Amino acid sequence: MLRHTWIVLAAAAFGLCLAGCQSNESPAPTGKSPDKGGKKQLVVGFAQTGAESSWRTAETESMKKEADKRGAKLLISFGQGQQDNQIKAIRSFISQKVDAIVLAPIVETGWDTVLAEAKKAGIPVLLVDRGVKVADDSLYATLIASDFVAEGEMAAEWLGKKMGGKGNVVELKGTTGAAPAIDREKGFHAVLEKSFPYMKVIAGQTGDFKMAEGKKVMQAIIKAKGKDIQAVYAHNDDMALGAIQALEEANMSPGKDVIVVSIDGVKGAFEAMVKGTLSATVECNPLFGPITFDTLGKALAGEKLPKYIKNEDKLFDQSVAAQVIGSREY
Ligand code: GYE
Repeated sequence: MLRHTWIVLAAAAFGLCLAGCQSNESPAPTGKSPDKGGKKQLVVGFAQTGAESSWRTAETESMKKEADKRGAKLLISFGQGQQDNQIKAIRSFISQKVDAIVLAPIVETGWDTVLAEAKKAGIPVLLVDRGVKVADDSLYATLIASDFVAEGEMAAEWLGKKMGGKGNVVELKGTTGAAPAIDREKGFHAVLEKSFPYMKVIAGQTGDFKMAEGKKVMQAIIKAKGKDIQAVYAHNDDMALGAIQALEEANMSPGKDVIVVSIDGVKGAFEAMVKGTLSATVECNPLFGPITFDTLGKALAGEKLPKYIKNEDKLFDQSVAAQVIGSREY
């Protein structure tokens, strides 16, 4: 029987566990005594951004699976896109005296105070997936993440070549203030300026990494720009898939007349590339579970960690989608 060693805390009902409340004192959900065999059960607090995209869900599942595999207790709090909820969750983890905290920060700034509280409590904080801007980088043990600037550069280089260096691009941006949104925009525009001066971003707006939002924003831009659109660059696959729906409903042919490139590499993106509606995606692997728990072990053993552990990325386009889709892990 699968041991449920994770407890889901919904930010809206913060402090109430959805899957049966447990505190450190009572037996772990697995019924296993935390100190069975003298080895204390690892208790990790995970402040997740929310469940805004299929990529995010894959990340959460990876963390749960790894916690279960290692018999660790994972307290998950979903921030529902609000930094305040994540800050509250971190404070709750501190008061519960967890062994370590994992944070996927919704936005880059505003973390100094609460991370200082965790440091004062002697609880290491690991950043996964997104970085933060803090005055003192000793406030976190390390950051495990992709290089979002490089992802934006890869997308731009591929798109520039595909379009012969000219054409109008619509940009669907991620969550305002989030590291991936800031850096994917930076990388993409840097390559256009340097290598493809005849390509122009004629409209750019946030779709908050959400499919429905991506569709809504694309519908509005189609109304305003219509046939002037030759390409779409979406900061994640879910917004690209929403934009593809909007383009099809406007009788425009995504993946053919309108080239669509995005980032994440989720299953839906590969299905769309096989269908021919998505042109390319840059993989940004969300399966952080194994490396996060390995790194937590090192941090708790007092090992010196690099400040940044890079997640390697790779671009996939329609020419390879059919042959690799079967091996995709998320
Ligand atoms: O691209 C998106 C998710 O932080 C890299 O957040 C992550 C981004 C990812 O919602 O799908």
